Formats: sequence, C-alpha cells, structure tokens
Amino acid sequence: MDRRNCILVGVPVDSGKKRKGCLMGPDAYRTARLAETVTELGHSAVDWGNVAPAEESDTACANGLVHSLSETVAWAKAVSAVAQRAAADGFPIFLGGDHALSMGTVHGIAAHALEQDRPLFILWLDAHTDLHTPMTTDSGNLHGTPMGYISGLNGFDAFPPMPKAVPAGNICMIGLRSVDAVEKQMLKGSEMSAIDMRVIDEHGIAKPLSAFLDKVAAANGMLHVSLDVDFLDPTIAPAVGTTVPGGATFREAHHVMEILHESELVTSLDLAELNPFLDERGRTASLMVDLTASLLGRRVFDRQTPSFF
Ligand code: EXY
Ligand code: MN
Ligand code: MN
Ligand code: MN
Repeated sequence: MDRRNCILVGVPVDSGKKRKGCLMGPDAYRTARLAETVTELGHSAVDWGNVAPAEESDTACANGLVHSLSETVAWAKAVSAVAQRAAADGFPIFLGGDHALSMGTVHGIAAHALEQDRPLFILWLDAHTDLHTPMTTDSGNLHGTPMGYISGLNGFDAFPPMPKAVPAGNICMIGLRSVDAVEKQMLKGSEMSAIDMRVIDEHGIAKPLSAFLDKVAAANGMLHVSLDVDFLDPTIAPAVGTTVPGGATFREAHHVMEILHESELVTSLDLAELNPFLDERGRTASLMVDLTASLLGRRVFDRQTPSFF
C-alpha cells in the first residue's frame, strides 16, 4: 500500500445534539494512540490540532434546533477551510465530535474534489441515514441532518451551499437500523444505496460494499468514508449517545475496513460520534483506532488467495 501522509484534525463539536461529551472525542483518539498507530504502519502522521467551534453564546436556536444555527454555520465554515487544505496536503482523518462535523468536513472535501475535477463518493457507516433537514428534524439535533445537507436537500439556507451536492447515486449507507418515517420517504425512489442490517444478515457485507466500490473505481472517484460509532454493535462500542442494538460485529467492521484498504480508493475519513463519557477504559476509542489501522493496511497476513481455493 502506498505510504499515506495522514493529517489528524480534531473537530470537537457537540453542536448536533443535547447530550454533551463528543467535545472530548478528539483527545480520546489521541490518548488511544491514533498517530502512533498510523506511524507504526509506516505512514506519516501530523496532528493539526482542533478546529474549535465558535464560542457558544445563548443566541436563540432556529426552528427548534438544539444549537444556535449561526454558531454552527460559522464553525462549519471554519472546518471546511481546514478540511480542504488537509485534503490537498494528504489523507485527512477528522476526529469527532458528533456527526454534524460532516457538514464542515464534507463541504471542504467536496471543494477539493471540484478543484481536482473528480467526482466525490460517500460511504456512510451508520445506524442512521442522517437525512433530515432543519425543517424535518423532530429532535432538533443537527447530527441527524448531515446527509441531508451533503446530498443537497432544501432547508439548509443558513449554511454555505455545498460546492457541489453529492449525487444520490454516489452515496452508499451501510449499517442502517434506525430510520425515521421522513427519511424513509426521502429514500423512496432515490438512487442512494441504503444497506440495512437485513441485507448484511442475508448477503454479508462484502457484496454490497464491493458493488459500490466498483462504481467509485469506474468513475475515478474520490471516496470519503464517514464512520459513526453507532454503526458498531453497542456491545463492542458503547461510547455513543445514539446506540442501536444489532450493529456491525467486530469482524464485520474490520472486514469493511480491510476491503476499503485493498480498494485503495479512500481519500478521507470521519470518525464521528465518539462520546468518551459513555465508556470505560477508552475501549470504544481504541476500537475506532484499530479500525482505522485496518483501513490503513494492518493485516494478519498480506492479502493472499487462501490456500483452499
Ligand atoms: N433520526 C434521529 C434524529 O434525527 O434525531 C436520530 C439521529 C441520530 C444521528 C446520529 C449521528 O447518527
Ligand atoms: Mn452544546
Ligand atoms: Mn450519524
Ligand atoms: Mn448514527
């Protein structure tokens, strides 16, 4: 595998929901030795520190959103600028922070993809589709809306428009098992690949993932992977505020990362929703670091056709 210049960017944001704790996410990854794990695999790692959200004042929140829209917009713009620079310099790994972070990271990555004149594809590893808009959310939690923003749904007028909305056909969500009625409606007839856990039960994770990766490769696309802690089963990853039983097993998650590594298509990564306050001994942060290591080529054996073939 080619040596990556990994750029760690902390995005300590709790602007997507009520429960606090994701602010501590970036430092939990640092404590779990993310940079050291990357360099032990032969890559380089530089830590650009945190993009601090704008000071949270108590300005009123619009349409019942949990957090002030104006602060979130200001912060998303700051994240986007750093993300675009990081994408130009290397392989960005964004340390969340809740999933609202993707409204900044993907905005910047999309700007870079536009500069490169390459199509952007998104792999969303999540129990949720995060397809709401500020107008449709019933919780008022912005972390349930980043995919709505990325795919260009209306209702985000306060936000800077995506440099180019990611076409629905360029989006694949895997791990779904908690989708609201409005989101199901949005998916009806959409070209988004919405892979719920039932598909994985019946076909495994390799088949749907490989079909999507074939599309990315055929288009010479850039691939942004957004890994939400709640993609994983809560028994192995409890440190997230929106756990949903029946998530990806330890091996299914590593299998995804190993396939992604072999594809050599991934160009940026979000690690979203870690809330270290909900964990003991940092085991969820350590698992997310291990999964990142699998994405970056840590392997039991070099990929070989098993002898039984
Ligand atoms: N769909 C629910 C809501 O909109 O509040 C739950 C969203 C959970 C979002 C987490 C980040 O994935
Ligand atoms: Mn807050
Ligand atoms: Mn999410
Ligand atoms: Mn989720």
